[in-house]
Amino acid sequence: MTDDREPVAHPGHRPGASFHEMWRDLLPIGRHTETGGYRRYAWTGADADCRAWFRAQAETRGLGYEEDRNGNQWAWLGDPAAGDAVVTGSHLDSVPDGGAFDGPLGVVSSFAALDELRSRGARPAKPLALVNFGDEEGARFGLACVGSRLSAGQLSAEQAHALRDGDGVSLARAMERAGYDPEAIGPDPERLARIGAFVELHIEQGRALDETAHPVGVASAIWPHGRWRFDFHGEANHAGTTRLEDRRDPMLTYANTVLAARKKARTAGALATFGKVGVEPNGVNAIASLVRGWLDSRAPDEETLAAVVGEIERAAVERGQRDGVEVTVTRESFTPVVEFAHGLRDELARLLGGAPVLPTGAGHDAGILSASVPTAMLFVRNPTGVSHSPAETAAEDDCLAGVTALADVLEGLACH
Ligand code: HGY
Ligand code: MN
Ligand code: MN
Repeated sequence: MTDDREPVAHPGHRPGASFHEMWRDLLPIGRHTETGGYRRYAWTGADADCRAWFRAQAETRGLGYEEDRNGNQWAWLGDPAAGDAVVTGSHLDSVPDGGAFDGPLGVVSSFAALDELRSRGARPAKPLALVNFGDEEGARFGLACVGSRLSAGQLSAEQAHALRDGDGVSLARAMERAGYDPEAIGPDPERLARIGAFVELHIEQGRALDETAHPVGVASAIWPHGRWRFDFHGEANHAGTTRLEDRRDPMLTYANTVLAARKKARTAGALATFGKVGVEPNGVNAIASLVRGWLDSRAPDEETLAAVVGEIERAAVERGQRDGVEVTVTRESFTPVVEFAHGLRDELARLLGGAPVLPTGAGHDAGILSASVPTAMLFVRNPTGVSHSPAETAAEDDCLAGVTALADVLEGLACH
């Protein structure tokens, strides 16, 4: 579905008005006018506007709205204390200049699926909840899935309080400025104990479904993945008067490390990306004193991932020895391999009439929660496979097919 031109409705297909209105309300929030990308970072104004949107959708539908100790938003149908709740949802924050669908499609579809369930006259026998997990992308503080990791006890309050953004603002300060109590954050086992199943709908970040006749697929697994910060310490000097042989230029070591990362990943059947870099002092006519490069690496299994990152680190250090540059590496985020609960996975595939089952290299809150509760994911077809980009898109029919699939799943899990 295009993000701001009139969507082209499939002939004879009346788009779900509520899906459309929700999508339109959400679309302008945090969208950068020049790039068309989204900058919805944790605990910023755009994040607050997204949260206000979520709360309004919940309250308009008469759902029990609450925020948990970590700022995640919940909208309940039924009594949470009854337990064995069927929960669905995703996130509303974005990567820098991300697309409109990564996260929001899951949240909008959750409300639309609940509307569809109600229009069917379905009567849930279990509590239902819709959730918006905070800070899934980690775009501001560098760690993915902060909201769900805190609740699942995979990130301690102390570790969270140590997080700083690029301006040195702490997570705690940012939460306070947004009106939240950073002293309250921490594990939430009681809340997670109330969940019988969590299902996250998400745009596919890849093109596997595009090669099938299926608009919706079911996730089997998430590749292990992580983020490592490489610091290349060189020596500042004059670009115009320092002989080449006298330089300790960290940019040289960084550049060779980027090339080595691609080579090591390709050889191992893994992925390695340096997508973020910082240079000090960052002057055109000055040799850098420090280059900071962030590596995102992912692989089909943890052993391969560890081997690839180790080889990239060794290549960086060896090149640094040639360049007179010291290299230090810090792991900033890591998510182990996720194998979604086989019973739930197979139940969803059955409920969806034999939908394709596929792995992904993208991390999700469902992956974090899978250590605590039975979780599953639905993927909506992405015709280009592009994500983490303003060009991310999905066909309107496929988005609405995702809503129907999610309603079928919620009905199958909560109403029988
Ligand atoms: O980086 C990821 O895989 C996810 O989009 N947070
Ligand atoms: Mn993402
Ligand atoms: Mn996402």
